[in-house]
Amino acid sequence: MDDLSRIDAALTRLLPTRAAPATLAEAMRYAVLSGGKRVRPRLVHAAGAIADARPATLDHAGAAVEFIHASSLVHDDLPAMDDDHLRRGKPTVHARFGEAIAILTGDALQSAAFATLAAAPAEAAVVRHWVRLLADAAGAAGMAGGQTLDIESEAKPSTETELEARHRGKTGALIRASVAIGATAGNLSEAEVSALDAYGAAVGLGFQIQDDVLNATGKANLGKPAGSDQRRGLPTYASVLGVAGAREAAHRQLRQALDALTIFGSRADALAALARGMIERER
Ligand code: GRG
Repeated sequence: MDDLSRIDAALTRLLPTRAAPATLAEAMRYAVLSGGKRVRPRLVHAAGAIADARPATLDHAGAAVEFIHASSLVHDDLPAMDDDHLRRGKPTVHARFGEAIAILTGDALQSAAFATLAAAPAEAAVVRHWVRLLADAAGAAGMAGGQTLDIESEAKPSTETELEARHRGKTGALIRASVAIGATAGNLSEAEVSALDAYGAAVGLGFQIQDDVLNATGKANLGKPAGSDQRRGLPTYASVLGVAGAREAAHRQLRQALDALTIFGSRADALAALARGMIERER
């Protein structure tokens, strides 16, 4: 089984819908299983492979980060946030199931993430470390904080430093945590874990910068409306540095990510390919 089929099988198996009311279960499945590039669980698996971690352990860890990601997309699309009606080429969860069910779907997926970590076949101390990493990445200092800065920055001028802080919180933190979770799933030295952390931080920021570029350049295959940042008056790397400057900034992060992998030699080929795919992507 390739990584992607393995990840999708784990998401299907581990999504806790059995005891949920039928509508909520259907909305949770819709939010998680309707496509998506799965970059975060792929990072968990690729970092975990370097650490020689058990694939079954990585299935749980990868599913947990993807549940948080799916939860954030559902909430991000809500009328109170971006008010988007299209995601992955399909109606958003609130467009299809209504706003109340969408809020509850996001809530249930967040809980599912931590329940999945708690059930991971790993040592208690490792699971405890992951809970902390994931909670920090999703919470006030990570995604929820970054999204707050995002909302507050609408229609205001922004410096590159402010943009970087927003992007590292809103998007970078969960990507960085995905790598850190994989890195600590097996046996790596402190220096190796720290090199992977530098990789995760760079690739996380680079990924959101490229997202800004794609939103600004309006490629038709995004599966969501392009140009929405400009309509909201949201300062982005593309609006502050120009598209060419933003592409350059994304490539700087790619180079930093690749540099951080040099100590692993060819063992890090999969992570290097993922970094290129994430930062050079066109959708
Ligand atoms: C639910 C923990 C939690 C927080 C809520 C709404 C919110 C606070 C944060 C929004 C964070 C967000 C959606 C950031 C954008 C990140 C981003 C670039 C998403 C697109 O990721 P892809 O391209 O999507 O990996 P696919 O569809 O491929 O999975």
